[in-house]
Amino acid sequence: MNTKEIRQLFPILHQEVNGHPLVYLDSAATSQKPVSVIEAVKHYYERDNSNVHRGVHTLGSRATDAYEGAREKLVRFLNAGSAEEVIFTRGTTSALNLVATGYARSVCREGDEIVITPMEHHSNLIPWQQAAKATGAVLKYIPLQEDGTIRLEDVEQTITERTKIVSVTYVSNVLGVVNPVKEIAAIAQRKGAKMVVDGAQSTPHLKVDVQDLDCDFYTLSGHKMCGPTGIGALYGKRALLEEMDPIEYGGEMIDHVDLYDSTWKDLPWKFEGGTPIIAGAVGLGAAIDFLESIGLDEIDRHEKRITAYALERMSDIKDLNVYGPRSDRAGLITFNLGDVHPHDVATVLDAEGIAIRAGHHCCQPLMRWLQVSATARASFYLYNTEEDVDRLIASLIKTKEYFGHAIG
Ligand code: 7TS
Repeated sequence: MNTKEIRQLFPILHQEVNGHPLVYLDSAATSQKPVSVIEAVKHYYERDNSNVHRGVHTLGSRATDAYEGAREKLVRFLNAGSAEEVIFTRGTTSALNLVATGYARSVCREGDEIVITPMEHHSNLIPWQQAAKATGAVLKYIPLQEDGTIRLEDVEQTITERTKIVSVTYVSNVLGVVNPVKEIAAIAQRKGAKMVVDGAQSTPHLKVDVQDLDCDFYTLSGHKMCGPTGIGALYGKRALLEEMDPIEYGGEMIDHVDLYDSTWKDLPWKFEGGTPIIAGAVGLGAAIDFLESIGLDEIDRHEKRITAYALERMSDIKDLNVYGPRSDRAGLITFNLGDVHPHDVATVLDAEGIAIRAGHHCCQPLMRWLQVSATARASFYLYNTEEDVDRLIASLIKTKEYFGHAIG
């Protein structure tokens, strides 16, 4: 399928915003949804809606099949060992919190270490910060190189025999860095630590195989990979999940309840207290079918092409500073245009129908490391074209002229 055909499958892209055809360059925040995902959710509510794992009636079993069927798709998509290893969550944030609360707090003792990097999204930073505070563990950071990448020598140095957990993003949502998580996982495990991978920005774009990465935990958000909001997942190695206590108690997750004690269901339901996000899971299953029908390798190739083209065009704009490495990067470009505030850049672009993100991107420590308060960011997905990039560049040139006085 070519990009023009792919675009036809995304109804939202075919509209005017502020009198201009929409150019959507904010997929790192959330991706748009193809018609097959929208239809799957609609179909579920129109035909199958019911609660899962409860009633014996037909709709109940259809809903349960749809929900568990979506889990099976995710198991295959990630190459997890079994359905027990894939827990539905609200997204990456709640998956990381589940590990930081359900696992880290029970294994970390005073003086143990949790290792992360300064490029982490707040969702992969604050849960560890709080787990460290609660347990007396020390939070340590793998240092960044000037271009924002990390070196395996530094990983080797930072992780010690006292390290219990290492948690690193696969792809940075600001720098576009693709971290060597497989190699980091090997180092972590050699030293006796568990490896957590924040897969929010990798899963939509790269072929992921959790067994090949050999990470202990992996997280993802459905809404960044063409699925609905409110659904995501935690992959965990079975033995570790067995060890962990649930963090949410209530319906759906119990086996036997007495007045003064209770027992839990088996994996994965032990971690899925309450009525789950059934329609979201169904939508995520449809998103996986969609991504597989295009092919993750093809998506990756397409994004690399668009990003290389955008970087080349941006290099012609004087005073436009791009952050992160020049090569080997993911499909997003974070930048500043001289001293123009990124919110002003995004506002001018929005007036031309171009959606980019501006702000700290939930990475305040990284902003301080970059010595900026905020940046602008254009992020690409399978539906973006070179024409989108041309529109972006033309508007950036206009913005530069408009704010000429602010540029050195
Ligand atoms: N980790 C990374 C690397 C992210 O980019 C994000 C969201 C999250 C975790 C949290 O994901 P959630 O689905 O639980 O919210 N990143 C962004 C972004 O860059 N702009 O908006 C959200």
